[in-house]
Amino acid sequence: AVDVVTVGEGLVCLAPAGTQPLSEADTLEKSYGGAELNTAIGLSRLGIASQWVSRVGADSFGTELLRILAREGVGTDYVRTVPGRTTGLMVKERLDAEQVSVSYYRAESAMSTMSPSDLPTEPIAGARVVHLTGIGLALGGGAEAATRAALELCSDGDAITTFDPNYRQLLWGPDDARAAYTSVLPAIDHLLCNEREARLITGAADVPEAASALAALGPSTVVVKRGPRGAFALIDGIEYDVPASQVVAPVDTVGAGDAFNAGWIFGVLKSLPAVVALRAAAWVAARVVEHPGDYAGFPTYQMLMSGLGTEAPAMR
Ligand code: KDG
Repeated sequence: AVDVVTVGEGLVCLAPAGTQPLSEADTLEKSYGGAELNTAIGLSRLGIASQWVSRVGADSFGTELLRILAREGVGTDYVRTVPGRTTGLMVKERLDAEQVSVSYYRAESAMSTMSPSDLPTEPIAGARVVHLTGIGLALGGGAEAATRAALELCSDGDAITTFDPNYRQLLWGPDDARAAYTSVLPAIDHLLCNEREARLITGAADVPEAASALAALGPSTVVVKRGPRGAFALIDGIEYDVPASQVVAPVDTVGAGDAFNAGWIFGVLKSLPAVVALRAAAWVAARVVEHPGDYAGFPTYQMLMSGLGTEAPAMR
């Protein structure tokens, strides 16, 4: 059975090695990303059966992506290869761990042709968790239709819906984003956002205040990811605050949010107490920050267990 289904675009990622500026790089390193795909890989490394639903291009990137996912143990039964289309691309420039800028080349990508008919009804309605992000909404067209249709399918099943707004200013403006987030929040069980998104949606700068305003819009669980300041959560009216896991040497914060989401969903599926699930999420996120790629740093289940150590007696 599938534990987690996620829907989203996979992207080829090209970036200069290290912190070289793009304009000075003669060669670019290739990796893969995409918020929902990253989370699916993170979950699979932690031993959770996940399916990634998407469309990829009929190009060597699409083929390689499918091979990587197979190697990572992520299900791709509902990924279509679209003739005549290419896999979406992003180009990354990393001047240091905090200063990462991205350009997208994805407007006509295979994912833009996605349709709600791509969605596997049974696996989605029968999944334990369905994870979606605001990137699907921001892309508009087929990706947005599929994201909304996935939520619709969940309304008939028992799946917990988790949603990360993943605000990307290159894709849309704050007003459109706020309207779209607000429209889906009633259908979301767990909202996993960052401080900026919490403020964008509610107008409140104070994190606990923003979290209660968000909970009032629908989700029973609101988690606000605060990077080096850890995470704040409001779960069924109870507040939690956990510190960040220490990052030994930060390399690239892109993908940290997706990693946090994977750790949180893992905790939910293992019925961990909220504080332990939040710690697991923060720990997974910190490991991804220590690596250049979006998902290269994802720990295995064993690594997470020993990393959390005595912090998490309930997990053994
Ligand atoms: O969260 C990481 C993602 O931002 C990255 O992998 C690319 O999905 C992506 C996007 O659309 O920005």
